[in-house]
Amino acid sequence: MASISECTFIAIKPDGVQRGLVGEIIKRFEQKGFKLLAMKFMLASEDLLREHYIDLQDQPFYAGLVTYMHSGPLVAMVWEGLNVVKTSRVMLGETNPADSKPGTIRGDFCVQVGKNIIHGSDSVESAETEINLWFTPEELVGYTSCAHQWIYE
Ligand code: IDP
Ligand code: MG
Repeated sequence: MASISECTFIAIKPDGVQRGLVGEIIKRFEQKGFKLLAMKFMLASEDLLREHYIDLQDQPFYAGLVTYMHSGPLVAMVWEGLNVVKTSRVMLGETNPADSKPGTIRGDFCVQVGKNIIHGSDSVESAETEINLWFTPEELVGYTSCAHQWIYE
């Protein structure tokens, strides 16, 4: 059942950080009306990244993907809201930026699949797994947003 407390894991990848897109990307989630629950700026370990992308371990690009994600700091975040998993994927665009429509993050700011600047969980189940992998429960900060009543019916 759709829940206002649904959460997703979003990461601005090292290329997004290097290209100065952190503020622009966070702005889109804020302006949409989603609520930030957790955020950290970090150089993710290769072990963490291998686990994060474990489902892709048989893909030919897996090793390169881990190297790319480890090539610099990234911004890991948890965002909350109604249908946030599905809506975030729409906001991101397609995996390949060439297939992403203008107006989406990948459609507006990147060109190739191997440098597609942002990650977003693809299902409620994977969001839960990814949030538990990247954050401790104490790092998720619960609070009341003053905008809540102006966003939800
Ligand atoms: P997603 O990020 O849109 O969920 P996935 O298929 O889960 O896409 O792939 C994870 C990440 O692996 C992509 O975001 C991209 O960075 C990378 N990737 C996917 N396909 C390719 C490829 O064909 N070449 C290089 N990197 C790829
Ligand atoms: Mg994926």
